[in-house]
Amino acid sequence: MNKTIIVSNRLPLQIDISNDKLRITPSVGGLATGMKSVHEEGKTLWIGWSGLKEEDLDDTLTRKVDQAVAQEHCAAVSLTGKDLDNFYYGFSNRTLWPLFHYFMEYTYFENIQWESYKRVNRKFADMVLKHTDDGDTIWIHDYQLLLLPELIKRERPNASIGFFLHIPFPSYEVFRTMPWREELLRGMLGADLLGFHTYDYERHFLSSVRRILRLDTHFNEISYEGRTIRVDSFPMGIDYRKFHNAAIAHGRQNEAQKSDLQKRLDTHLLSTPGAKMILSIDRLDYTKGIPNRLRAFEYFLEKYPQFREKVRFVLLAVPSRSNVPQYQLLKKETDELVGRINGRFSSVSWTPIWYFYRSMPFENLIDLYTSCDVALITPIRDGMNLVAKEYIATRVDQSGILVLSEMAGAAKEMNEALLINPNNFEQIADTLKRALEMPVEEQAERNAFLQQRLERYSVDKWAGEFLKALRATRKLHHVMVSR
Ligand code: GDG
Repeated sequence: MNKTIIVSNRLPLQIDISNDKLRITPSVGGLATGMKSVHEEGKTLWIGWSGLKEEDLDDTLTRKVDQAVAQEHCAAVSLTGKDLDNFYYGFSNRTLWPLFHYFMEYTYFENIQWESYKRVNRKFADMVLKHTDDGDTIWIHDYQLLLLPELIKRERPNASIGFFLHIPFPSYEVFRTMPWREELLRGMLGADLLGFHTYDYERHFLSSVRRILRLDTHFNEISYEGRTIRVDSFPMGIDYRKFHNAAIAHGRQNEAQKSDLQKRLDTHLLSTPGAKMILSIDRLDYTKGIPNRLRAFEYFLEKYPQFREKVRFVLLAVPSRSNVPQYQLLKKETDELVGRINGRFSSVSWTPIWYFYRSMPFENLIDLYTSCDVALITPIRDGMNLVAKEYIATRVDQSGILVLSEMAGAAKEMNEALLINPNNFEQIADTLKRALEMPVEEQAERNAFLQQRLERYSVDKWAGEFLKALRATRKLHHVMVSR
């Protein structure tokens, strides 16, 4: 029987070892969260890195890890500390990530890192080949594995290979600066179907294929080495029911069931009647626009002093890639900005910003989503942004306003949100005021549309549509070949 294999850089789990005992917990992150419901059906095998370095495991531990991940329907690719430095922190996160998000000044092009990227993609290919036969369906995820489709296609020409990019694909003018642009495009073209979050990313990719590889494209199809490759947009959704139902259950909690965080949030709201809360949640990443957001909030307090003591900004920044220098600088900048703004505006009874630098359990995420009146999500660039969607899904009484950057892929489907340009502080300040003063009827009207759409295009639907399109692409290929 043909199998379906999911491949991503990280397995969707976190393994902790203490006294030679393993503890496995599900991990945090856009992809892990999104694909979980597909994988939970148990019919797929997920291949990726376990999160543990090769040199930290002896033979016995390696066996234990392999067995433990196998029970979760996963298989682990082994990576060394050097692989991580050069492939993950290096080429993936100091070359591809900044370049694809238009941060050219942060982009390093280093041959050692490129060589490592190729080697690690080969390691992934070997593991995939070990677990697949020619008729299988293989769904590869994200920018760490751009070369993998071609490596597999060469040896499994009849496998159906899908590739989905979770981050933006940049315009040709930006992509062309990449020294290894041709190899990367050819790597991706090993897939039969290439998926992007938005039509713009799809268009950018097709344009690079035409101009760099000089290939003909016909609408969204590319003819390449006797195959027809389809390119399409599949905006990723969320597990709407999970967030919505968690919020309903949250609303029914009695005092004893409430988390400490919720009790603190309640105390704040009770002690300041009419006070409003603004929320943002993201990994601490320069693409997410956290310093801009803080400066815009500071400007808002300057421009509209009537909101001082009346609003609180809850900023949750989840630690991320802290080995990369730019992320360390961003942490410093964020800490300083929060300190400066709190120092400038705080009173005896009020601190404008509550800043959390940590990851929180799911229950606390629901506490925050359901307690905050406004979600302020202002990335400079973002492939999609699932937090924006999750916030809306938890608003069971349809109150709450989403202020969202136009630069997030999510903005393309969330027109009823208040859309802003993350570089325009004047606009952000005015929009915040508008959000905080918006009548509940208007909030409900906007959120009703958003919720309907999110419920309909849930993550299951997204995965289902992608896999359906992948099957259709392969059928199309077989028809063309047998003609
Ligand atoms: C990439 C792209 C694209 C966050 N903090 C905690 C936590 N989270 C969960 C959120 C959400 C996910 O992590 C973050 O997803 P995003 O989409 O916002 O952002 P990235 O991590 O940058 O994801 C992005 C995504 O891939 C999918 O394609 O949308 O554009 O950059 O689900 O809920 N979860 C828990 N605790 C936290 O502290 N439990």
